[in-house]
Amino acid sequence: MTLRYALLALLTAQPMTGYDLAKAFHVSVGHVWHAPDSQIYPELKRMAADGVVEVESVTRGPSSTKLRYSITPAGSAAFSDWMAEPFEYPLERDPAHLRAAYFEWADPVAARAVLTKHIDHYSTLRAQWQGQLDAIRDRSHPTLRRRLETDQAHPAEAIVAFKEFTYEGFVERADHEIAWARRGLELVDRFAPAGVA
Ligand code: VNL
Repeated sequence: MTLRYALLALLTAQPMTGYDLAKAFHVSVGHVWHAPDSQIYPELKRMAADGVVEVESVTRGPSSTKLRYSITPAGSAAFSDWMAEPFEYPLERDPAHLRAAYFEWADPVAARAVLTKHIDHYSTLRAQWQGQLDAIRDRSHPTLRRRLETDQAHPAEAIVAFKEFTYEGFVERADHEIAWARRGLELVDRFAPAGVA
């Protein structure tokens, strides 16, 4: 159900076709709430059935029509109400931390590989998150730019500040995970028997 609100969030910026919405999703709010296209399209259908979005047919080129989705007043109200809904965190499931807890059982080479993978994973995410942060800060992100043009109800400063805040938290999280894995590499070396690669 959270996916519905991530999609509504995008539609508060502008109406979009299903295809454009899915594309915009993956380069914006999808960094915060991942979902595959296979969930996005069916959810859009349900949203239309529930009246939180309105669908109209738009012509695209000489012979093709597409469905364009816009948020309805009921959709805006639902989005706003959702902010006050209680939510649960998913229970922890971390493949690197689980292994790290038992590295005394691991070949040091395998332990280092786990930590290196962790560093690579969070380095990739960090780059993506920093990319969003930069595009939000300089207001060049296309969704945000459109949002700043269309949203008359909220201060531009707040629109930008809350999105910066979101990705700052992610970048800090990535830095923590990378620093943790580097400490782990030292720890593995400390306990590796002399002469082990
Ligand atoms: C927006 C733009 C949201 C870029 C994002 O993530 C983002 C937006 C929450 O304007 O909705 O990365």
